[in-house]
Amino acid sequence: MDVTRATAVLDGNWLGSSTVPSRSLYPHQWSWDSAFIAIGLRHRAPARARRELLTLFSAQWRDGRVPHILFDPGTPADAYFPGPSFWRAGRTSGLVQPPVHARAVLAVHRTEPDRTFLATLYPKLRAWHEYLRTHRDAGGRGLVAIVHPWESGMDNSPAWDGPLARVTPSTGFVRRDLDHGAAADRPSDDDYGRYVRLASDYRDRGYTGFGEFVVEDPGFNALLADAELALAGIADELGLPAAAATHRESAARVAKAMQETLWDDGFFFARDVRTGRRVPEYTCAGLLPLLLPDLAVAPALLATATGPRFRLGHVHGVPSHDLTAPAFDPGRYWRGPSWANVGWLVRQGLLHHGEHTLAEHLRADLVETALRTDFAEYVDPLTGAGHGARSFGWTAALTLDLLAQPAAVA
Ligand code: 2M8
Repeated sequence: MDVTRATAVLDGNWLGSSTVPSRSLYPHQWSWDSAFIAIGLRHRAPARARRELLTLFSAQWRDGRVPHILFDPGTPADAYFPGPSFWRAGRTSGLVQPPVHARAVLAVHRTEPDRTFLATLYPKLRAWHEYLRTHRDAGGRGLVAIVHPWESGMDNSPAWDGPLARVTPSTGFVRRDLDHGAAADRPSDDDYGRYVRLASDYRDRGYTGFGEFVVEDPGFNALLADAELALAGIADELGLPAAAATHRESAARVAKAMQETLWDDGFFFARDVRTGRRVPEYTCAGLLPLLLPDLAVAPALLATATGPRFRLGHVHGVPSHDLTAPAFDPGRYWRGPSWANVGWLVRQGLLHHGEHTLAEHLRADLVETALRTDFAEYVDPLTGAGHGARSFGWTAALTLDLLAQPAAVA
C-alpha cells in the first residue's frame, strides 16, 4: 500500500524518459532530483531508473558539466522561469547541482546489474567530476566553489545571505513559482531578483569564471567526495583497480581540504571565497560530511547534530537550518524546513558512524512524514506539517528506498 502510493507519484511525474520533481512547480528534469529519483525507481522499475540517468547525461556539456535543468520540449515555455530563452543554452540551464549521480548509478547497478549501463556512464561521470575539479577551484584549495545559490540545491539557505548581499537584484521578470507555491513558503522577491542577476551575469560571461557569489559549500564538497568513493566502487565493478584507487585518493583529498578550510569548532561551515571568511551559519549542508566513513571529526559533528541546533531524534527529519538561529523559519524552503533528501543522506552518514538507533528513528520518521503529507516537498521540523509541492519526486522515491531498507538495529 505505502509502496503503491509512492510508486504512483513517480508514475504520475514520469515524462517518458525522465521524471519531473513536481508536475506544477518544477515541470522539467532537474539534475540532483533525477539522481534521488533513480535511487527510488530502481526498486520498482530499474530500466526506468537507468533511462532517467542516461537522459540527464545525454545533456552533459562538452566541458563535462551536467546542467542543473534539462528542459522538456513538450512543456510550454512559460511554465517555469527562468526557461530556455533566458539561459540561451539550447535545452539546458548553464548552472550545476550537487554531484550525487555516481552514487545513484552504482545503486541502480547493484539492484539490477547492467554492465553496459555502468560502462556507458563511467567516463561521463569522470568528466563531470573533472569539470568540477578543474573549472571550479576558485579558492585554489582543492574545493569546488559554487557560483549561484541554485548550485547548492539549497537555494535560500541563510548561509547565502551574506555573499548575496553584494548582488543587486534584477527586476522586470515574472516569477512563475508563485503561481504554484505559497509566497510564505518560497524565497523572497529580493532573493529571487538576486538569483536572476547572478544567472544572467554568468550567462553573459559565457558560463565561465567567477562573479560576486563564489562560495565553497560543505554540502557540495562532501557529496563530491562521496561521489568519488562511489566512482571507485564503479571502477571496481568494471575491473579497473588502479582507477578505483585514484578515485579513493581524490575523495581523501577533498575530505582533507574540507577539514583544513571549512571545519571550525564542531561544524563544517561554508566559506565565502570573495572575503576569504567562513560564513558563521549552521546549516544542514554542514552535516553532510557525515557521509564520509573515514571522517575523523565525526564524534564532534554528531554532537552538534544531536545538540540544540538540529536536535536529531527529537524533531521531524533534519532541519535545514539551525533551530536556535534568528533566521530559522520552520516553513520557508531552505531556511528551516526538513527535506527528505537531506534526511536520507544524513541517515546514511549515521549508519557509517555506528549510530544505528538514531538512523532507524530517522528512517521511520521520514517514511511516516512522507506518507502523512502526501509526499510533501518539505516539512516543518517542529510540527511535521507539509509545505511546498505535494507528490514531490524525490520525497516519493526516497520513501521507496527507505521502505526497501532493512531496519537498522543497534
Ligand atoms: C529548487 O530549486 C529550483 C531552482 O533550481 C527552484 O527553486 O526553482 C531546490 O529545492 C532544488 O534543490 C531542487 O533541485 C529544485 C527542483 O526540485 O527546486
